[in-house]
Amino acid sequence: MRTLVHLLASGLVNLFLVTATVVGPRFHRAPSRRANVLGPVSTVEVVNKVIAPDGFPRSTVLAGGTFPGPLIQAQKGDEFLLNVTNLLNDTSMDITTSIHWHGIFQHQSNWADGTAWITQCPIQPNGSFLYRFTVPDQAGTYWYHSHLSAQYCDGLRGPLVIYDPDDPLADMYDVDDGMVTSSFC
Ligand SMILES: [Cu+2]
Repeated sequence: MRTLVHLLASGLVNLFLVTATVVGPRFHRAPSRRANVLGPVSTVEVVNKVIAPDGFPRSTVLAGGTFPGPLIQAQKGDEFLLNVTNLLNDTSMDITTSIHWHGIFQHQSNWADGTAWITQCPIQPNGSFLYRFTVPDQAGTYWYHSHLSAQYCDGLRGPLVIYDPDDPLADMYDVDDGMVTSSFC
């Protein structure tokens, strides 16, 4: 079976490998039944959680309480309305946050780029920020991550996939395997 593998983020030391399979465009991308998939109009809760990605429990900062964060899936041309809610309370780490949508052009929506202290103030605890942008001319595999200090190293990252309904390469693959490699600081 032919597969198209998307390689997402990599750290200096790649210790963890997490894979997720979603149905590719050949099957017209019926809404995924996987639990950890969000659409372009969603709420993303940023929370602290103790997990043990390398076998040693530690507090982390997670989108949606999972590592990696949920797959955010959309179609080319969609409008994104992503409401990021900050529920962080572990004061041993940063408790403010922001999320950057890596690779998205943000044409005429620069304010939604998610870069703390550059395009927005950090989202305060118990606060939220509504990121609103469109992707009229982009498709492919991207990722999202915290853009506050080095917070993404504490776990806040996940895949973002934009499908093209008229993908010219659709006949070249049967399955879209998303892959996230990551490291913790
Ligand atoms: Cu980035």
